[in-house]
Amino acid sequence: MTLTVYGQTQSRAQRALWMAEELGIDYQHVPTRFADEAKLPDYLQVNPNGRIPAIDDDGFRVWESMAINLYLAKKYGGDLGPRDLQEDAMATQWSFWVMTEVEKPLLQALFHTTGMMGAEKSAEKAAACLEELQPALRVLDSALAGKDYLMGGRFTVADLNVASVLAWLSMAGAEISDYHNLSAWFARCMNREALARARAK
Ligand SMILES: N[C@@H](CCC(=O)N[C@@H](CS)C(=O)NCC(=O)O)C(=O)O
Repeated sequence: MTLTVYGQTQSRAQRALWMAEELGIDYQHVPTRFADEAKLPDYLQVNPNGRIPAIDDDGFRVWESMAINLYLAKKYGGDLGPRDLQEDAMATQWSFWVMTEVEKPLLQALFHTTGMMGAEKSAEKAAACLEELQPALRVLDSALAGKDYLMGGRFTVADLNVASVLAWLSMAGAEISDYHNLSAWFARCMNREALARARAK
């Protein structure tokens, strides 16, 4: 076994675990806790940022969840990975997009909805964050018009990376049923058996 995925399941590490499960490869899961274990000297050798996830693939270390998944998809991915330079660009585009346009307001909405991570529990603040998210959700809904998946007519790393961030939608109290293309695609992604296996880790 050469691949190690670091990070407790209830965290962004779930993205990398989902990818590893989709790939069906042998890997070791080290459930490093972000609050304390990720700050210990041994783990800082793996990710000097003191954050999870990170991977070690036969001595090659990568951190940042989207970079990890793009690397794994290209190395082991078959149909999950990009087939050519244009698909590679699309997978990169959607991965950067979800991190820059979606992740922050969605996470803030989740924190204000639940009061997690010391945030003020406030329905008003959560609603404002969700409002901020709407233009991005519209973009995604339009991109999925007439399509089952974001690129190539098949489930790929682009879908996995975007859906793995949107996985917080229900905990954040977001309603997406008016976005018909998006909600159908999201259900397809959330029903993947590999995701269920990752969540059970
Ligand atoms: N952009 C990074 C963010 C990683 C991140 O912030 N992970 C959280 C857990 S979900 C963490 O390790 N937090 C520890 C801290 O902030 O000290 C990624 O996507 O991998």
